Amino acid sequence: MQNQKVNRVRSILKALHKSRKKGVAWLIDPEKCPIENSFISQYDWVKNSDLDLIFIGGSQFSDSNFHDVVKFVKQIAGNVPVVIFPGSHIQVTSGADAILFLSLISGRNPEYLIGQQVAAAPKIASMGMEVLPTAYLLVNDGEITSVNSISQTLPIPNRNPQFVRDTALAGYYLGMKYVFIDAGSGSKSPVSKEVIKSVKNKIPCPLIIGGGINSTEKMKDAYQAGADLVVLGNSIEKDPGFLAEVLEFKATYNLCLNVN
Ligand code: 1GP
Repeated sequence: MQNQKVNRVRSILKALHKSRKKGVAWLIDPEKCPIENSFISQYDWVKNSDLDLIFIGGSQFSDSNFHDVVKFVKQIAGNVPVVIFPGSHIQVTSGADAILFLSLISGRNPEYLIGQQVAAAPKIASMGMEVLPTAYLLVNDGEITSVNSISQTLPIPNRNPQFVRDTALAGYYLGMKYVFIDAGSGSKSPVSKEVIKSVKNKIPCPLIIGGGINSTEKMKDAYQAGADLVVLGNSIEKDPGFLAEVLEFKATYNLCLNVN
């Protein structure tokens, strides 16, 4: 096994969690990114921005252009770490800085609890990238998003924050270092403030929230409830100028934290 790369992403998440400052991850879905004529090219300003992380992933099985997209994004990312957010073990590829090693603990499908992970582990070991052990939970108002269909699992309802909290706590006791609660790509019902609060109050590890966050108001809700990092994908695809707006909002929010 190669030595793991410096734990840069771990440090970023730890610093956000400790300082109570807020972060942003931009999620790029390679399925929607043909390299030639890619909309990503217009983002080479992110290398000089305070974007915290870039996630690359999708819930599709295909790896058709995954490696190329990772390579391409690395070129524009500068020092912003590029993290694989895998939809399947096929998306484990060299060139990224880190990988979210997810177990879908809100579901009961063994394939996504441990099966894909067993297939991914030897590939990751040979690549030596930073590994982020992450409890991954799908939570929304009952919508079926692509990740639900592919994983054949149902989301936990937002109306059941205690069950979300207990599930996340079980992940924490199993040794997972991060909790990622996702409403699913393009979800109309983001993870509720009650859910975020109940997990935040109980589990002492960085909390990542994503799915359906398409306005700075929704970002603010997630931040105020306790998210350390929010993940945005669709809203940036739809409006390329939104990423700059999001980063400006984050900077102002963090500045106000310092003042108060
Ligand atoms: C999906 O959390 C991510 O897994 C991001 O969701 O594309 O809705 O921002 P959106």
